[in-house]
Amino acid sequence: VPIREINMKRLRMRLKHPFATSFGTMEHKEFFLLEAKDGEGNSGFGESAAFTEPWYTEETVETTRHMLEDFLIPILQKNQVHHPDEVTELFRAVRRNNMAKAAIEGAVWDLSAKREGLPLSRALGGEKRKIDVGVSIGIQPSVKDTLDVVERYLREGYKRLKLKIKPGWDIDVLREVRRCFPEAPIMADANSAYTLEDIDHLRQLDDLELLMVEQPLGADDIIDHANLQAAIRTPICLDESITSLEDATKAVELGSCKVVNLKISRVGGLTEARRIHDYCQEQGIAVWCGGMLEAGVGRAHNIALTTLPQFVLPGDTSGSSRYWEKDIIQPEVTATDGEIVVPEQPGIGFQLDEEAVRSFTVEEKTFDF
Ligand code: OSB
Ligand code: MG
Repeated sequence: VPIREINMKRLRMRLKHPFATSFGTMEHKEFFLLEAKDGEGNSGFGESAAFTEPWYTEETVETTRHMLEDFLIPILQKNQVHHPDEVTELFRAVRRNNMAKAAIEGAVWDLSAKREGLPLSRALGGEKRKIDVGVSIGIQPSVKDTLDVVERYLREGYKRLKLKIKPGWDIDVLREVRRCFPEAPIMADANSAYTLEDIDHLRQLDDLELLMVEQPLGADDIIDHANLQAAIRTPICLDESITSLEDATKAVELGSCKVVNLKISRVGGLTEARRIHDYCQEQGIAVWCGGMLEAGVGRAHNIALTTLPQFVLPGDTSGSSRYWEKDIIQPEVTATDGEIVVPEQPGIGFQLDEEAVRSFTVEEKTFDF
């Protein structure tokens, strides 16, 4: 995959609705749009995931910029890459910083798929033509608001609803949602808001017929989660705790989770994501694709990854309009009856909307090779 130039734009987009989690509320998404060019007219695109503040993982937009400019792009300038899998190996020289790594690795994967004339989904080995999707619902101002939002997304056909919870906003609101929607496929995500001291409180989840509870305990824990899983019936899904294949094998061996939320950005790219997918497939562990409130390019990568066979549960990849007044790709992503049709064009399968990109760009740099 010859790379002649990397263009890096910083974009800032306002979310249609503020997104509230156990850690705080986000109103904007700021990220880097990376374009890797081969000098023969092909461009691969990647999108960085980290937020402006380090509440979800330790990375931020600024650490992403530092890693890309000062370490990761220079590594690519010095080394030839024949296959996108090699990017992961080259980046082992930099510890962690997975979201920065994933942004540029994604651009190389897209460029490579386009050079081969293959949709990114097929380049990864995925075969699905449609994927099932759900929606992640932030903490709402009231129970009434929550019920209204749940009703709306169920009506739109989303196949799984995830409700953010935190201490003081958990069992009661979930019980009310369950009472009003007895059959709805719902789950909860705590983003690490509890500790093992809350074990008796968390046991009440077992009465609510949740599909699973996501990351109830420490963001880097697998021991306490194993103890909690042994004590509750509700399946635990790990998100924050899984940053690599190694983490995944340890969590599965310890019994820390029964389900894995796989995010390309959190594990450092598509290559590592596919390795974790393959391991979970061997082990019979259900996988679904998580989200980072991505704009269109990140969303397109999520769609491609989800075409792999062990993505057996609907992911958090909702349609563009759930997040943005206007997305940066054409056409925008649409979810109809909880399904997204996988694009058949080469690479990510969407065109950049140049005008939208321009309107959201706050900074731009080019790196020559
Ligand atoms: O924990 O999965 C999470 C959004 C931001 C940070 C962390 C998480 C989320 C979501 C939303 O749940 C996923 C999405 O809709 O992109
Ligand atoms: Mg989560």
